[in-house]
Amino acid sequence: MHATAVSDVERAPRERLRELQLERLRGLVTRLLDAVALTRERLHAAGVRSGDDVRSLEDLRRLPFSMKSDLREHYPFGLLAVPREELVRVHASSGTGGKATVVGYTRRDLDTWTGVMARSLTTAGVRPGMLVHNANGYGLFTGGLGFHQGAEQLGATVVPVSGGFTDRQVTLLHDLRAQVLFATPSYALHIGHALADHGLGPDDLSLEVGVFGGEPWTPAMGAAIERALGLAAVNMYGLSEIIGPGVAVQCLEVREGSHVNEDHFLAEVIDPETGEPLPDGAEGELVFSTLTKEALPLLRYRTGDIASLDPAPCACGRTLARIGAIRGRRDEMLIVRGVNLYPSEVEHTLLHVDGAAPHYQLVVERPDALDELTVRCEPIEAGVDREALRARIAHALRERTGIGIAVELLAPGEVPRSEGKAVRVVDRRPR
Ligand code: DLL
Repeated sequence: MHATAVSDVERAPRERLRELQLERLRGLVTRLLDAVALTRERLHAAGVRSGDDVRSLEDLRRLPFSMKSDLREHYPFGLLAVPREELVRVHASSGTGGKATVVGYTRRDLDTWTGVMARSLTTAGVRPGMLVHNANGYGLFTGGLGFHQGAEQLGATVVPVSGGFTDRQVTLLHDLRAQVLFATPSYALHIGHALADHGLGPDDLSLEVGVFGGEPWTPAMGAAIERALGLAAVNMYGLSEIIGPGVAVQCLEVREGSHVNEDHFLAEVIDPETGEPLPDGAEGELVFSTLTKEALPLLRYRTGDIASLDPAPCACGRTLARIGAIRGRRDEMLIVRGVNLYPSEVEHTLLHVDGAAPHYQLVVERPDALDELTVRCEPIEAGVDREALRARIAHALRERTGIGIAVELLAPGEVPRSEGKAVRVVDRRPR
């Protein structure tokens, strides 16, 4: 495993980084006061009339949050800090329910994004000259073009395959001898299984590194992908509102937590109920302020993603703080018989049961007052003792979660496969 190149800002002393963040935070507040009416009102209500009123990063906790509903209510362009004509690109994320969240980029924003993506992909182990197969969807999803720009900038050879046509993915990976794969983790796994269906294995490919993100995935899922494709699986995190992919990434060497590009994105973890900041290492809702964005600057944006933040330096040499694996999104947390449950708990459990395939969906219903959960999954191969497997899965789920969860075992291949973000929760509760 090679050591990845680390730039000065990535290994700067934390005090130096904090100074830079404070200076840029003041700039962000000034821009918002000037150009975004909604945030201006909120800042005024908090007693902030100029960027200089932010005296230290401690003052951050006094500043107002922004959230997804703000973007929905000002759909599509109401929160822009520049005239719409200054946008050179628009992206959107579909999200769960409701209208898409539309985001915009100025020319400089695209340069910023390309820069953080090139840096992040370097951190993930992509080197100039490597052949990169990009199976992230091109289009409104930020995964396709975001990875594309960054990989080109760092000097890789990019194959812009996009998502879908899985047989063709296998053929191209094989024939062009890609060394790097970009995809959502669920699609990477699907490609891995398609490879096996072609009678091929990891040794028939040349993959070394996979950079995966766009949805939660557990280490057990990572291990399944690594086995299927013969590569090192690296996590990339991001969201359209903040820029797209490139907010945080694992370093290939250590792969414990994802380094936040803190010179561009100021991270906090808050208690999702009270909004109070939580100490380092505590799990809570991730909040980001964009320190350098022009078109859609956001102050203390509540992501809904649950994770922890660790500012300890990393063995790779980077001082950039790391977020732990995303446990899930707040709106995907289920309460089943009084127990809080994220789909990732089910994934973790299922992937440790012998004979269970790593494909699953959670079906949530509410026949009367309480939520009921059924885990739909499948055996790795036909011909197993189905009842024994079902019982093993149900037992493992009860051990892990403390509640009885219904298990519906489908036939191999019956759980819907993903070509992008997997649909993990089928919510049949009345609205
Ligand atoms: O998914 C950006 C992206 C694309 C990141 C490709 C990485 C790779 P959105 O479509 O706006 O943007 O969805 C953002 O996806 O708030 C998380 O809930 C989830 N998410 C993204 N990356 C990860 C990850 C892109 N590595 C939403 N782990 C976020 C867990 C992730 N969840």
